[in-house]
Amino acid sequence: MSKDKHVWWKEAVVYQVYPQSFADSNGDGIGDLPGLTERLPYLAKLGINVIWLSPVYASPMDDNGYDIADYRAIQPEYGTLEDFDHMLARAHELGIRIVMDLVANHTSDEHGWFLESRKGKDNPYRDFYVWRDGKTPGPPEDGGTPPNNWESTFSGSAWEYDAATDQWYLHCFSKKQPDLNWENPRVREEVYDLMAWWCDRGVDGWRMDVISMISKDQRFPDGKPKKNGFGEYGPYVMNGPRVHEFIQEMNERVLSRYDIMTVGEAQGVNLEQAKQYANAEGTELDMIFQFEHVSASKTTAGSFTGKWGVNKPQMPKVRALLNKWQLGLEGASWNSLFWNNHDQPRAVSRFGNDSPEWRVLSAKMLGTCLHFMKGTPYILQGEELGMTNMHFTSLDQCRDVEELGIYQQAVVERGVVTHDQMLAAFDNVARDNCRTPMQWDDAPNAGFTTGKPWIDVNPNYTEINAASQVDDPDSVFSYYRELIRLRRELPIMVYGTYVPLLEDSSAIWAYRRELDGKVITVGCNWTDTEQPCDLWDDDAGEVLIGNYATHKPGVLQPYEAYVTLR
Ligand code: TEU
Ligand code: CA
Repeated sequence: MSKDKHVWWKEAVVYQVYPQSFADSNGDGIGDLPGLTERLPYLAKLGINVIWLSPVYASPMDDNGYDIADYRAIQPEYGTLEDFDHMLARAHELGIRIVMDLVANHTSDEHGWFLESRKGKDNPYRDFYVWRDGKTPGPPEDGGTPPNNWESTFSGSAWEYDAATDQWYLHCFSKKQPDLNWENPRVREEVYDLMAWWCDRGVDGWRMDVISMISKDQRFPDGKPKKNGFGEYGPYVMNGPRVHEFIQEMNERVLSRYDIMTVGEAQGVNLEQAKQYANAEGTELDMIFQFEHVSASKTTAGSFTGKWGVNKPQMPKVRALLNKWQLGLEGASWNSLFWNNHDQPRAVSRFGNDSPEWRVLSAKMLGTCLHFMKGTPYILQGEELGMTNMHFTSLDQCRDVEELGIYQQAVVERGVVTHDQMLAAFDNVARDNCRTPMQWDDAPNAGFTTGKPWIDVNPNYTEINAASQVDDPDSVFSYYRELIRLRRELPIMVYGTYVPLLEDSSAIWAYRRELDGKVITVGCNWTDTEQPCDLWDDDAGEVLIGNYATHKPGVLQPYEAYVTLR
């Protein structure tokens, strides 16, 4: 018997909807809630249990809704609260739960709290945000300098000068995303209130944006200098001194009162910290997203660093990282499983092979490799179709505040990267890769909109779309549907222990799952060549799933995934 307590969110498969790009019901080119409601039967057919809905709150959309101006209102382009309630009710009828995105490390600079806060030092909302004097007083154009050297995630200083009070406010992301001051108990009360408001409305949980960043080192020291003259904020912001205290308080005040699931986005978290965030006693969160395996291909080579220097990820490195998390959290905590999300390139392009010859096989192989691991799997909209990266050819196609920021800094201002080099980096890791519209059918604009989409549709929609896949038994969609069905049927897929195999192989990722004397054996060939494989030489057992019609004894064919149960 496994030690894990049985709960619904461990048995669930989560599907991420990025509302702006999912389904447009009124032809304005922007996805919306009525569009999502219409498409719920598609998700029911796929068989997922939970939708993680990226932010739908009122927002100026500087960071596509991760900049909230009103936590209790729906972005007008997305619809109304009534549309939301209707979507929620319909989802519940279909057995689908809705998890909302809690973005509470920061708000929009257009949120009422911030509009008040910036009015003056004695405003009652002043301490809702992080205001500090500059190192040198005065505006930057007169030589004023920010409180420290931190660089924002989206390039440039993490501090913005405000002339009204000759002070600077902190923004770890864009300057339209001022960081809330969690040291202030009134801020925390406001956050708990809005969470309870949504839970009382019937939502089923929270994905918590950068929750590992809410507690800052109050000394605000300079960070380790980077090549571009700015400093790293990481050690003073991630997993800060009071983060667990704040989350425990939130758990006591809100989370523990509802039957909900919670997943914290936890940048820079290690195994020991993760065990605390997602402890089995349930005093904090249910699980976290760690990012090591999607950061494995970062390189410091080349003329600029950080996420923009990238190599193709090497399977053994990715495997070693996930094996570490699988073994490390066993019995102590719970894993979330993902290859991509709205901030990451498409799985099949990054980890698989998106050429016409191998796209379908490698997409199925990646799905297999992930869904049989221990944890709750997350599917990014379109992943179940094997949607690919965009392969941008011009800056005009880019919408993301992060892309525009790094382009401005690295190409325009500093001249350390050429336009072509930057676009090549975008090709690999730009967030817009996974934000292109959902490919529903082969009608113009992939059936996403009858108008002009807010971001270009990937031209491969005529080949890759839902309509051509839902009833095709050999499609990526049908394969994902089967992976999800198997999880419903097999407790071992959820609760079995994970045992790594063939750890010396540079081509095959293999493992076992074990529960109550049963064994699942999984083998995935991550290469485009046939590989010898003796995993099934003895008692193979029953075939659970595979992406080839015929499995050849003694080998795994290119990108083959093969799974047995005995
Ligand atoms: O992302 C937080 C985050 O640190 C990264 O995933 C980040 O987007 C990426 O590293 C940039 O290279 C969350 C949201 O998922 C993201 O969409 C938001 O932009 C960000 O927070 C700010 O709210
Ligand atoms: Ca619309």
